Amino acid sequence: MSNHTSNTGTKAWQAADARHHIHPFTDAAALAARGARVIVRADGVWIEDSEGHRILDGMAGLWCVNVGYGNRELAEAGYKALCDLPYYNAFFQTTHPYAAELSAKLASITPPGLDRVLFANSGSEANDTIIKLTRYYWNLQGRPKKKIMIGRRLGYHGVTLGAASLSGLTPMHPQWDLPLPGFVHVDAPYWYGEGGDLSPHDFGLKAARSLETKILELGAENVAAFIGEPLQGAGGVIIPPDSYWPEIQRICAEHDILLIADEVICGFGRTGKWFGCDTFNIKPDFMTLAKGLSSGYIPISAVMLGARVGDAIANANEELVHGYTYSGHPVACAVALKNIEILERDRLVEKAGNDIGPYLQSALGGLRDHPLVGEVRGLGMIGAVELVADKASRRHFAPEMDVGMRCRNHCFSNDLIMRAIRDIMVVSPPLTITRTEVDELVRRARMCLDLTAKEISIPL
Ligand code: PXG
Repeated sequence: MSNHTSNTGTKAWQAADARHHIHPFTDAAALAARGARVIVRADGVWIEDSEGHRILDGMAGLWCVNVGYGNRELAEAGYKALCDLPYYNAFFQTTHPYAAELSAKLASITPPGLDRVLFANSGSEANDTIIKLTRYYWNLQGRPKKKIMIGRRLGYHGVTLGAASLSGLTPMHPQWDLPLPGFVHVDAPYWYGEGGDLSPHDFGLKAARSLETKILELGAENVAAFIGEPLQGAGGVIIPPDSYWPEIQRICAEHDILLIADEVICGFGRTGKWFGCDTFNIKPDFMTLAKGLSSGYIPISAVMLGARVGDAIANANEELVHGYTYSGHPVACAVALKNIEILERDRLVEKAGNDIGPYLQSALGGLRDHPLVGEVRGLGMIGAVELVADKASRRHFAPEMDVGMRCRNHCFSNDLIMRAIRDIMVVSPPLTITRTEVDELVRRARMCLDLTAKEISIPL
């Protein structure tokens, strides 16, 4: 990496990459033909490529760089831990200050009752761990038949065999013969796309009751747990109507089903409170944490356990036969601790709730008058702009028109990162973004919407 901005470097990196690097969620041949964009550095909300373009990263990487790029305090916390204790584990009756302190910190900032934590390295691993802990819990209760896991359509929980089975985004399954047996899916509370003539309130109840219908069909004695993201991120920023979570909570309690809140995107301020469970008043048995736990600076994830499952496992009087080489890695824990300290000290979560978050929402709201825009929705520091062919009937464009992808390509060419999920344009910027940068993000977004409209011959 001697010269980050030379064209020779770019071509050589692209060639090496095309020859040897298999990319996630990417058509390899199509990428090799075009050549990957080479990102060489980042600062604040800006990433920079090897040709010197400064790009406004409206997605905080993959919804994860909550404190923004280039934070020296996080780098120094990692460096200090690398010098003092680059590795040790917690397998053999040992611990270290970083894991002990992070465990206590997480217990104190997560909702009451979530007092125990188990570490892993990614959201997928954490959700896989939860599947195992759920099985173990019901075995400990002497109810080994209670094993079916229920997720939702358009849910995203990761890519390991178990986490992909929990996920309800159908393209994630056929290549791998998934979902595994014992994983089923119910409706998503996607009012704008699927609510028809129902009010959001009634549709929220209907979507929640699809869980109850499924439980009754399978027999509650066979159902172990329900998993949901407080708001669905990768499925298209689906914000549930207010009626949804209370009804889910009732159904889980009534049928004795464990409730898992996957906070991988929602956690650490994204929705304007510390956790999506705080925003929607969810009382889960498990919580999945990743991404914003370290602002993406280093891989680390965590499973929070509520009292019911935590006590059962802590009092099982036998070895828990589970754990990763890097569970609670000292360097990752050190970075996560510093990251939480920064979120608290700089009041980034409060600002996401009552300052820059509302500013972002109102700036995005200005796009509602655009001819392509059917709905603008969001919460805290997450927002979505859903593109439609007809505003009144909420009719989408034909999928083969690839309108979202066209818009995403215009963003890419105009130095803005916005994610396209079907025809939903998504932003989830660092919590540290300034008002001026929000204005610039929305200005570029409107320009790219204009270019998209022009390309598909919609008059402006
Ligand atoms: N749960 C949720 C809610 C997620 O959003 C995971 C689990 C899995 O985490 P790991 O660390 O194993 O990736 C995620 C990850 C996208 C995108 O393009 C979203 C995710 C990951 C990659 C891409 O929207 N979410």
